[in-house]
Amino acid sequence: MTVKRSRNESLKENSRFLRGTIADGLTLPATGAIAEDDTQLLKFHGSYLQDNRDVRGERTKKKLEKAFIFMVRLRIPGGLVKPEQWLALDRVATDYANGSLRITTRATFQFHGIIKSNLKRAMQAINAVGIDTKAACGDVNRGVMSVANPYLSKAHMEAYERAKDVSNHLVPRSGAYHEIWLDGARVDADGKPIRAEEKEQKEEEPIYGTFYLPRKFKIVFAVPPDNDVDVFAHDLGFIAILEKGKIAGWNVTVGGGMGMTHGDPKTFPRTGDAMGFCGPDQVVEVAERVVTVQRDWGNRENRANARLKYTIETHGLAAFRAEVERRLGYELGEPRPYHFDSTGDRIGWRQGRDKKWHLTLFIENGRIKDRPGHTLRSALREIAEFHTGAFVLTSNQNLIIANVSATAKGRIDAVLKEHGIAIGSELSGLRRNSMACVALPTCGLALAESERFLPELLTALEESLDKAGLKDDDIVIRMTGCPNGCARPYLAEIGLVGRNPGLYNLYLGAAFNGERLNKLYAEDVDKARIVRLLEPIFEHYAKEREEGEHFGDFAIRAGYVRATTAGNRFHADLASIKAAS
Ligand code: SRM
Ligand code: SF4
Repeated sequence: MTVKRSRNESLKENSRFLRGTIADGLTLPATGAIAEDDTQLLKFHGSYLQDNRDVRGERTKKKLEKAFIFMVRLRIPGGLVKPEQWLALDRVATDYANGSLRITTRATFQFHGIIKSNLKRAMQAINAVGIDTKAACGDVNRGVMSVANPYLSKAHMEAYERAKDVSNHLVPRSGAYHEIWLDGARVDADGKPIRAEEKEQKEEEPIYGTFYLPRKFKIVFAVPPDNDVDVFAHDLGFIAILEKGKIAGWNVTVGGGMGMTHGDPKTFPRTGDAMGFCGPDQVVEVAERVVTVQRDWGNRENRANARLKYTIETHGLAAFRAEVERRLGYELGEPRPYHFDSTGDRIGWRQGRDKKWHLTLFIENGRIKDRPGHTLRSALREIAEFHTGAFVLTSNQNLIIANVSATAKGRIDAVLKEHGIAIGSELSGLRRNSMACVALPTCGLALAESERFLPELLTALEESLDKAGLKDDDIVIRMTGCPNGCARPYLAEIGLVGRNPGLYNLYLGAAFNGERLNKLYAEDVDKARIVRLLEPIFEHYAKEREEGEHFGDFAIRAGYVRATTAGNRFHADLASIKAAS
């Protein structure tokens, strides 16, 4: 029987370990784009070909080609950036991109708006400060995230270190990145020169093979009680089990993921399952074995069903675990108890055990740029010039200025004030807990606005919250411009997912600590209707909530939606909800 494979599979196989004809395409001046097959391979190098959708219609009318631009995503395990790296990346934003840096929902940076003739120079400038873009996108293990602030305790630092180990272990071995972007030399995975004729037979991908993975793969490390990385949204998660402040080992979760397609119930978001427990030294091998089972068992025919969550649904958790254990040569322990409180970041100054200060700064939808009266990018550049600690990007699109002395603390406050930047602790609880994906104008898949729309929607909702006396209450709201789920909207107490320009599906009822998905409450609602639907629920919540009850839990108890008990039950109430809205 011949096995049907998706087109991407043969592309990867024939790519000569991710080279394709990218290098040639970069030198062709005739168009701002590159060959279609190369656009798929380019993702493995951390870049996407996009076009400015704001001018697409106008250019089509004028029979001009699209305004092609490239997005570049960096590989920054654990999100930690040194001040000198910050300054260099800030320069990349000016010299080659659209003047902004974008913190992503996976705690790294993206640059937007890079034209083809600048792409290689941008890659080189990034690499010059020890950061690469390998495997930031593509069918591989992506950027590995860990706890928001590694400096909070030894356990947090250990989580960060393991995230780095796993990222480095699973990064593709192909020398294509060095060859295409750095100096054109034929080099091995460590950047050492090799002769062209030696290359093909010397090169191999011991973990991925020539087909790489069936689909993207995401790994994360969390330290309870903070689920500030949304561990259950990931293909593979490690939850620290603490004993007397030390990490005794890790619960291993598998099969989380957000993406779905509107109207296709075979696709659904899913929270990860606890598969077992591993010791502190077993993390890297457990990660590798989980990845290789997904490599071999994942669906290579239909990319819409190729993520690990579907592999687990198809084969069952027990069979998946048994295969991981067989490859490990030992059994995993049973998952141990833990408790998560919340998914958000604690905005504001916080002092660590070592008396150093850490500032978590709210960054609206992760976008770092200057605008009149709010010169955020300039402020952070100025801080990077004297800051001796680190910057940490968080998975909630915020920024931690970490390891600050008491004297530098005052200086940082002064710089922020001078540039019109509020820390964010004074914002409404809804805004502090908000995230939006990029969407328009760069995302080719966006069906509606997100990053550019959420701030104004929040302003409208804040009026309703104010009336209900809820302005300071923490309520998690997330928006995406399409159902792919890049801002993890299905894990938000209020989730908004783009359907059409100006129209969103409204989801309610996720758990505040990220352990339960929400459910569809209303379809195709515009801004006015979103406010009209939520206002009475806010009022009801304010009057009838129980002590400490979160908005998402209340939405279920009060009967607005039924609880999602498992990923594949996410769509279960669709018919009744349609009738209601
Ligand atoms: Fe995403 C595709 C942006 C986090 C699920 N995502 C895209 C693309 C590359 C669009 C494309 O394929 O053409 C978007 C580029 C937009 C742009 O102009 O920059 C894009 N995703 C983002 C970012 C930048 C959103 C943000 O506002 O921060 C996040 C970058 C993360 C990173 O640094 O690596 C981002 N994407 C996520 C997450 C959240 C997470 O991982 O925690 C998810 C849901 C979790 C998951 O993977 O299940 C996510 N992105 C997707 C999907 C759906 C995948 C699926 O299994 O169905 C797509 C589409 C696809 O892969 O086909 C997608
Ligand atoms: Fe684009 Fe959709 Fe992801 Fe938003 S959720 S960035 S619109 S792919």
